[in-house]
Amino acid sequence: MMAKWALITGASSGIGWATAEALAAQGFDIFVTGRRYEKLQELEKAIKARHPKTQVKLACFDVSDRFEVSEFVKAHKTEISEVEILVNNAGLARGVEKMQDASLDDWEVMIDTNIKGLLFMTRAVVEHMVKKNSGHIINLGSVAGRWTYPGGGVYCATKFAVRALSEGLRMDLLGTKVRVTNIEPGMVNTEFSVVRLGDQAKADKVYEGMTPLSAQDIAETVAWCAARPAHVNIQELVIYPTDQAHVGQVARKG
Ligand code: NDP
Ligand code: 8X3
Repeated sequence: MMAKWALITGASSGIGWATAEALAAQGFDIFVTGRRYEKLQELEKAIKARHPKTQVKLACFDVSDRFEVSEFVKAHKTEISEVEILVNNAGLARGVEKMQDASLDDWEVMIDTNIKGLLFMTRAVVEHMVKKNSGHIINLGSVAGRWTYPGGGVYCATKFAVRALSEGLRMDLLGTKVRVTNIEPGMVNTEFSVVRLGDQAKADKVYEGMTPLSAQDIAETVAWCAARPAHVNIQELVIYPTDQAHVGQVARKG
């Protein structure tokens, strides 16, 4: 019997990790990627402990590197052709400086990872989904893909791009049974703010006095979208914590 793979990028942490666990619970075989192999091994152990029969595969590569993505695809031709769900989750923000002060390196990393990485992965998988006339591509956009905020211009631009690419792909796939979903969370407490700000104390301040979303909250949403009947396509979904009403509008205690 053909395996039913869920391929999740950026699963070594946060939303990707939780999504791998949620989709394993839903009966998918799990292919997880990231750049930190030891974290992926920990995730594999956690999934295997709960779901011993689930196949778990790991691959360590940089989604923003076209050559590394193409080597990954060549090495795993069978699994790539059998992917039922691709979760384009690998992504990041770097810095909160105003555009006049920001680092070109930070811009390049965000654009290469959040836009080009997502495109490289999508292109590799989607042609097989079209051939078998089934599949689901779930992108991690953001509320930052709908509204901008000071110091977030380039990160927001990458997530606006994710929104445009999700819509464009959906249009191109119309007439096939391949679904596309763009999940757009507000504040989720993961490694995201540590990566963005470069230190745990600064990251903790982001969530001070409010209750952010957890990675599990988003993973459950991804799993719910995936579990809708084949004729239902959840196209876009904005999820804020109750304590956040808009990108810059947060209710804090104390
Ligand atoms: P984390 O920092 O916890 O996880 C990010 C994941 O992406 C890690 O597993 C990291 O793995 C992987 N990753 C980053 N760059 C690359 C790369 N070049 N190649 C391969 N993997 C990479 O953050 P989140 O879980 O919060 O973020 C997941 C997604 O959700 C991102 O796209 C983010 O923009 C989006 N999002 C997050 C929100 C939040 O508030 N946290 C809100 C809205 C959207 P490794 O370091 O091992 O490579
Ligand atoms: C992450 C959410 O509001 O920090 O995409 O940009 S935000």
